[in-house]
Amino acid sequence: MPYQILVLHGPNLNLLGEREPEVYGALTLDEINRRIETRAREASADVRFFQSNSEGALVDALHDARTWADGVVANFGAYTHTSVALRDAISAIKIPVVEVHLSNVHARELFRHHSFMSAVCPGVVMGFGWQSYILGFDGLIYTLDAREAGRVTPGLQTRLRN
Ligand code: CA2
Repeated sequence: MPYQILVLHGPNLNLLGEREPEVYGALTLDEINRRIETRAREASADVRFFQSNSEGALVDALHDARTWADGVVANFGAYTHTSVALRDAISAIKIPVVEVHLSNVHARELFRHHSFMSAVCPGVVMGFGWQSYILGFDGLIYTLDAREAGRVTPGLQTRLRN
């Protein structure tokens, strides 16, 4: 049975490609999703996509994912820096959620340096534009493969403590 993966995109990411290409790259969200789809095909995984500008809808998507997905790749956008509700949802669902960002948030404003999500994720990828999603996807597959083989990755070990 192929892995079932959810890719989640948070607020304003539907506008990608329209503004700030120097920060977020020139690709639209659809173009990024097509590239993730290509990678998923290579990895024999099934992938579904969801974007929302609402915190509650993202919480609901995580809850729903626990019924069908093996793991999640998520860019929570600005909610990364504000949302205890999304962090609690990640903790609650017990499937691995890999955090990704297009930009290197540590090279930006101070308020972006803190993530409520990182401590409950097996790993974080940032700063590589759309490639962050591909690297995050690969990290998730690595985590799922390791778990299936009875190994625990360092990131998963950390996550289990939170
Ligand atoms: O670098 C990332 O991926 C972010 O998650 C993007 C968020 C930002 O709040 C995080 O700090 C880092 C913002 C996404 C906004 O997307 C836009 C797309 C087009 C035009 C303007 C913003």
